[in-house]
Amino acid sequence: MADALLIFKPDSAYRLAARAGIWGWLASERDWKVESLDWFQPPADLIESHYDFLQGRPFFPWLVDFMTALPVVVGRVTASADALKQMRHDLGETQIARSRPGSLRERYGIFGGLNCLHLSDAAETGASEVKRWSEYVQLDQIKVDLDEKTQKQDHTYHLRSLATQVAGGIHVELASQLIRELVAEECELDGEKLDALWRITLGALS
Ligand code: DAT
Ligand code: MG
Repeated sequence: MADALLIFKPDSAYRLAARAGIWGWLASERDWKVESLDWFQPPADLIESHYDFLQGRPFFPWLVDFMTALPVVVGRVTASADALKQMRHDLGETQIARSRPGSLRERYGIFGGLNCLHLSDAAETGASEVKRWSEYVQLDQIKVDLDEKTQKQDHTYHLRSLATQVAGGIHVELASQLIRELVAEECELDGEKLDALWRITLGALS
């Protein structure tokens, strides 16, 4: 059995329809078991080491902001190596424009690296990620009860269309404003937390 680290990134931790859809898949525990789940706001040093292989890439500062701006849902899953491979297949490719139709990322990811869920990509990376993260957060208990249903709307595909306009420099102000409104409608956030979610969402588009 392999250990794998799981993170509902801010774009799925707070967009409630995305979270419910992804949790529905995860909670099915088809070939895996969810061993722990908790809210945790990662510090920058943890994210910098977790993603050290991406240091120097142009999107790295955004990635660190994305992963540290808000508490996220972190967990541990156990699965056979083959089941973990299947889970990564279900998840879909890293960049949303390339994610396999029908995959979780194609279904709920907005744009670029706004791709909803982290899941260790193999048994070896799972073991080292779980070791690293367990120095910061307990990974042995389910402490969060997520819903598989929500009344909140899912604006993923509209958001993706608007994000494509912003990234292409087309109607940037109008599209950015509509993104803010739609994201707010999908969430139950306000104040500084909503500002942070807007910042990391729009930050992925520049
Ligand atoms: P994955 O999350 O599919 O395992 P990864 O480990 O290669 O992908 O990269 C980690 C995260 O970094 C990814 O989820 C989002 C971000 N990222 C990677 N490549 C990117 C790119 N070309 N543009 C934007 N974000 C990217
Ligand atoms: Mg990875």
